[in-house]
Amino acid sequence: MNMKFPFFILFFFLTLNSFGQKPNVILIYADDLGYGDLSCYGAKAIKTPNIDKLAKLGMKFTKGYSTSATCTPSRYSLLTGRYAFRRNDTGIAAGNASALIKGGQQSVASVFGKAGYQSAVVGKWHLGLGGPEGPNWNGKISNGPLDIGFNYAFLIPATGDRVPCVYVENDRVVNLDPNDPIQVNYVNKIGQWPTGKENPDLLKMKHSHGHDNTILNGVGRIGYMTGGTAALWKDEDIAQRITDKAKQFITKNSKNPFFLFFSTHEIHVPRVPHSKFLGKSGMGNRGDAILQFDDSVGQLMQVLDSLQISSNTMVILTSDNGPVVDDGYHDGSKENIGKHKPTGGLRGGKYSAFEAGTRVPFIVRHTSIKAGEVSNALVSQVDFLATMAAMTNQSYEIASASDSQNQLKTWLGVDSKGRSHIIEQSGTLGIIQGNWKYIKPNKGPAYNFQVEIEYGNDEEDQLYDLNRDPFETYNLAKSVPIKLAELKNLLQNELLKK
Ligand code: NG6
Ligand code: CA
Repeated sequence: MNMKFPFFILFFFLTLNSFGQKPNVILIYADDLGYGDLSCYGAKAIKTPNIDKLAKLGMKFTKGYSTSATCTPSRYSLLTGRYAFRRNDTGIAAGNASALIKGGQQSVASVFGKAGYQSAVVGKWHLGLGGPEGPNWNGKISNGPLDIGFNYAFLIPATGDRVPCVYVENDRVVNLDPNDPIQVNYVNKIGQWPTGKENPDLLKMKHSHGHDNTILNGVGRIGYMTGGTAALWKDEDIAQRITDKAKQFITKNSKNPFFLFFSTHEIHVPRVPHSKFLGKSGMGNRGDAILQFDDSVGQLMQVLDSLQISSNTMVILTSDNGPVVDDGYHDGSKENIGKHKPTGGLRGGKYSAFEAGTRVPFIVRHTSIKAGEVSNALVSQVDFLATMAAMTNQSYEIASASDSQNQLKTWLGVDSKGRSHIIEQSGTLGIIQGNWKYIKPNKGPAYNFQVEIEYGNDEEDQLYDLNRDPFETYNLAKSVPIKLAELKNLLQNELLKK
C-alpha cells in the first residue's frame, strides 16, 4: 500500500480543521538552555513541569537544532530564514552594535503581518539596533523590531551582562530622564561609576572571566555606561517583568491572530533569580534560573487557558544555543551542579562545534499534534520563516530567506522526514546529513572565553557517525573517506550558494 496517500489526506484534514481559524503562535526562545536541562529531555535533578506539559501535549524533537552555538547568529537565522554564516559580521553582537536586520528587511514578523497577525517581541534582542552609528539611546531608536514587522517590542537590547542595562519599549528607552542621558562606551571607561576591575569589593556576584567593567546592581558588566539611572533594570525582576509584558500582549490580542516571540533572558548570565526561586533548585543560580523560566512558561499557558485560546495557539519552545555552566560569573552553578548534565551527555556546549553547541530542546505544541509524540527528524530553527509562511498561507521573498524550508508537516508530526541536512555555525562550521556529521578544520582557538567547554576546533577534518557514536568520540575522517568527501562537498556547495 502506498503510505503517502493516507498521510496526505490526514494532513489535508488537519490543516483544514485546525487552521480554519488562523492559529496564534508563541515562540518561547530560551537563552543557553541545554539539551539535557529539562525533565522532559531526561533531566533528573531538576523538574520543569510546565515545559514537560508542553511536550506531553505536543511533539518533542530529539534532533532539533539552533543554527549556531551563540546567540546573535541563531537569532538572525531564526528571524530571517537565512544562515547567519552567509554574512561575515554575525559573531556575538556588542551591546552598542547597529542593527543586523535593517529596517524594511523581511522577517518572520513581516510575513505574519501580511497574514493579518499582530506581532510582538518581548525579551532579549541581541541583533543590534539603529543605523551604522549604532542605537541612539537618548532618542528614537531606528532599525529596531518595529521596522522589520513587529507591532510591539519590549526589549533587553543585547544581553543581561552587556550595557546599557535598560529596557527598550518599541523604539525608546523605558523611564529615561532626559536630564540624565545614557552614555555607553565599549572601549574606554566613561563617567564615574565603579567598575568590577577597580572596585571588586562592591560586587554582590564576582566575575570569573571578563565582566569587570561598569558595576550595575552589584554585578560587573561588559562595557561601560553612565547616566540613565532611573531607567536601569533590576536583574531580579527581569523574568517577571517580561512575562507580564507578554501576558498583556496576549490578553490584548486574544480576539485576533497574534505572533509572540517570547525571548526570555533565562538562563543566560548574569543569573540573578528572584528571591522566589533563589536556592530552590539546590543547583545554584543556573538551576534556579531554569525554575524561573519554567514558571514563566506556566504563566503564559495559564493566560491562554483563561482566555480559552489554548486550542488555537501553537507553542514552540526551543533555545538559541547549548549550555554553559560558568559563563563568566561565580554564581554557585559549577559547585552545585551535582549529577546534572546540562548537555544531556552530548559533547561540547555553548560555543562548540560538537553537538551540545546547537542541538537543543525543540518542542511544538498544537491541538493537531498527537499528544506525547516524539520525532527523530532533523529540524532546524532556520525553517521557522518558511514554515510559518506555509501555515498562514503567505508567499514570501525567497531570496532573503533562501535557507528556510517549509517543514510544517514535520513540525506537526504528519511527516517524519525532516531536513536532509543542517549546518551548524560555531567557531567553524559543521554539517549533518542523516547520521553523519562533518566539522570543517579551523586553526587556533575559536573564542578566548575561559569556559570549560571543548570548542570542537581542530586543524584536521572531523567526521562522526552520530548513530553509532552520538558523543563524537571517534573521528572517522581517515577511515571513511567516501563519506568525508560527500559531506565536504555538500558543505562546499552550501557555501557557494548566494
Ligand atoms: C561572551 C561573554 C558571555 C556571554 C556571551 C554571549 C565574557 C567572558 N563572556 O563574550 O558571558 O555574554 O558573550 O552569549 O565576556 S550569547 O548567548 O548571547 O551568545
Ligand atoms: Ca545564548
